[in-house]
Amino acid sequence: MRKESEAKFNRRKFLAGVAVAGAGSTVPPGAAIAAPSQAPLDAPPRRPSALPPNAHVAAVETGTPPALAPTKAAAGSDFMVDVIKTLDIPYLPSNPASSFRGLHESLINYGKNTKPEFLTCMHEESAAGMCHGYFKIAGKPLMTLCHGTVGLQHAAMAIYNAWCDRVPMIVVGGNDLDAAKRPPGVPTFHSAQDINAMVRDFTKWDDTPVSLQHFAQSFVRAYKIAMTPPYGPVAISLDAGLQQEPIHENGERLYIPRHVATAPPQGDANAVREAARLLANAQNPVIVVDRAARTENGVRLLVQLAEALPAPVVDQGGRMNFPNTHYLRSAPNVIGRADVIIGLELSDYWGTVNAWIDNGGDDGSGTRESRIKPDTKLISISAVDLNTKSNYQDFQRFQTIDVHMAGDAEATLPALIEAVNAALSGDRKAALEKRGEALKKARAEARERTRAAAAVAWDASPISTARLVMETYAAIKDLDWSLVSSSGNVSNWPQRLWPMEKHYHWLGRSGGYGVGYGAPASVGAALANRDAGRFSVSIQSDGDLMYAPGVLWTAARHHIPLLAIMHNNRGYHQEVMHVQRLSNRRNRVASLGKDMGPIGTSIENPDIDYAKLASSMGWWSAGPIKDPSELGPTIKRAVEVVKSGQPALVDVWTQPR
Ligand SMILES: Cc1ncc(C[n+]2csc(CCOP(=O)(O)OP(=O)(O)O)c2C)c(N)n1
Ligand SMILES: [Mg+2]
Repeated sequence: MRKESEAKFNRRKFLAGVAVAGAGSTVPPGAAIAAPSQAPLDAPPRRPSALPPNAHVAAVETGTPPALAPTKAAAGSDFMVDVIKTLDIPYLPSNPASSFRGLHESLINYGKNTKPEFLTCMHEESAAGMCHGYFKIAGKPLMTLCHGTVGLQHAAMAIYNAWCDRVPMIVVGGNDLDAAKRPPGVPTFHSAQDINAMVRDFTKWDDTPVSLQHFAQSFVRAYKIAMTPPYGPVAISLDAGLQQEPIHENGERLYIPRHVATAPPQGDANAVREAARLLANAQNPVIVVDRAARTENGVRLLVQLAEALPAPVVDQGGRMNFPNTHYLRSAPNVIGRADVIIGLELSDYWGTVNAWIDNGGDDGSGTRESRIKPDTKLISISAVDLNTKSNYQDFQRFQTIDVHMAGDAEATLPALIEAVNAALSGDRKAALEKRGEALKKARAEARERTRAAAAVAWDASPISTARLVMETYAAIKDLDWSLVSSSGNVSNWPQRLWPMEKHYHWLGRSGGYGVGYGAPASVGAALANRDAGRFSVSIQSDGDLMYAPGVLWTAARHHIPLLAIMHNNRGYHQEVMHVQRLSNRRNRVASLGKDMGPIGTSIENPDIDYAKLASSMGWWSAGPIKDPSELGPTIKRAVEVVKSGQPALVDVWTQPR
C-alpha cells in the first residue's frame, strides 16, 4: 500500500516538474513561474530548476514563428488551389514543410481539404510511393508536395521508380527563390537555385513559375504532359514568395487554362500494316508484353490480337496485360521457336531476345547468348521511344528492330487487330486453329507441373513461399480482390497459381527496382481500391518495409484497408545470393558472423517484431507465424478485420524464396 501511494506521489511530483519545465520553454519569461494547472493543491508554487531562457534562446530552441498582422488580401496560393481543383486530383499525400506553407494553408482552409485531400505522410518517399500505387489502380495521377531540397531528396527514389514504371505524378517542391526576401538560416539551407535539377533526369517535364499566371499554365501543362503516354512524373518548383504574396493582376486578368487530354500517340499506319503482314504470314508468331495494357480495355484488346492470330503471349508482368488463365498465355521459351516477335511496351527488348549470364565468361565480365533464331523478325510498339532523357539508363541496351513504331501500344492495338484480320484469309485462319490446340495441351501440362512444385515442403517451417501465397489466396478468393504489391520475391507464385483476369489483379512492380516501393505503393493502391470497393492484399517483404515503415501509420490514420501478408525471410535475400555466389566463385567461405546470411545481408539478432511495429501504428496484427497450420486461420481473421475497414498485417516467417 505504502509503496503504491509513494509511487503515485512521486509520479505527481515528477509530472508537476515536467509541466513547469514544459511551460518554461513556450511562454515568455516571468509567466514561467506561475503555478502549473496540474499541480497538487497542497504543494507550494514550484520554481523551475533552471533559469527561464531569454527571448533569443527561447526563439532558437522552440522555433515558434512570431504572430503575423492579419491581411485581407487574397493569397496567391488561394489562386493556386483554384487551379489545382480544376484537375480533379483526389488526394495529396505529403509530409508538411514551411516552404509550401502558403499553399498548405490555402488547401486546407480555402480549399476545404477536398480534391485534393491532404494525407499525412511520414516520409516524402512514402508520399511519392503512394502516388505511384494509387495511379496503377485509379488511372488518375496524384500530386505530392515536397520540401524543396531535403524533401525532394527523400522523394527522389520513388520518383525514379515511377519514371521507370511509366507512372504519372505531379511533384511540387517548395523553394524560396528570392535571396533578398528569403528568411536566413534554415529556409536558406532548404533553398536552391533550381530544385528541379535533382529530378530532371527522371521527370518528363518541369518548370519554375515566377507569376501566378505562369503557375496556372505550368500546372495544367504539367498534368497534361504527365498524362500523355509515355506517362511519367513531372515537377514544379513552387516559390514561397509567390504563394504568400497577395494576388495582384499584372495588366491581364488571371485565368485558368482548360485542360483537354492529349490523345495518345499511335504507331504509324504503314508500319502497322507491315507488322500485320509479318504476323499473319508467320509460322510461329509470338507476342511479348510488358506494360502493354494501361486499362481494362487494353487487356481485352490483347486477347483479341492473340486470338486473331492465334499466337502465344509471353507476359513479362510490368502490368496485368493478359489473363493467365487464357490458353494462349505461354512460358518465355516460345521465343526460341518464333519467326516473328511483336514486343508491346517492353522495358528491355534486348534482354527479351538475348540471354545474359551475369559474371559469366573466364574474366567474369558477363556473356551473351541469343535466345532467337538469326532470321527472326522483330516488331516493336512502344511510347517510351518518344522519351529523350539520356542520363539514367532505363532505356536499356540497344536492340535492332525490323518494324519499329514509336507509339502507345494500347492505342495502336485496334488498328493492328483490324490489319491482322484483313491480312488473314479464311482458309489460313482455319489451318491456324490447330496451332491453338497444341498450345492448350502444353498449358494444361505446365499447370500440373506448377501445382506439383508448389506442394514441395508444404509443411516446412519457416513456411514455404508457395504455402504463404496459397493460404492467402484461399482466404481472399471469393472477394473482389486486388494484389497491390508483391515486394521481395515469392518465386512468382501468385502469377503462377492465382487466376488473374481483371486489370486490377496485378499491378506490376516498382519499375526502377528501388526497394522500399512495396509498402507505400500498396497503401496508395489500397486507397484507390477502397474507393472502388475492392479488397487489397499485399505480399510485404521485410527489407522493403523497413526503408520507411511510417507509411503504416498513414494507412491507419486515413482508414485505408489493406491486408499485408509478410514474406519475412529475415534478410535481404537477393543480396544474400549475390554475395554467396561471388564467394563461391572466389573459392571462399562467406563470412556469416552469427547470422544466416553473409555479413550485411541478414535482418536478425535482434529479430524485428513486425506485428508489434504495425500495432504500434494502429494496425490489427498477428505473428510471427512459424507453424504453417496456424497460417490459414490467422489470415482468415485478418481478412475479417480488413473487411471492416481497418488495415491488418500478418507477420510470417518464410523460406528465403
Ligand atoms: C533502394 C535500394 N537499395 C538497395 C537495393 C538492393 N537490393 C535489391 S533486392 C534487396 C533485398 C530486399 O530485401 P527484401 O525486401 O526483404 O526482399 P528479399 O530479397 O529478402 O525477398 C536489396 C537490398 C535496391 N534494389 N534498392
Ligand atoms: Mg527479405
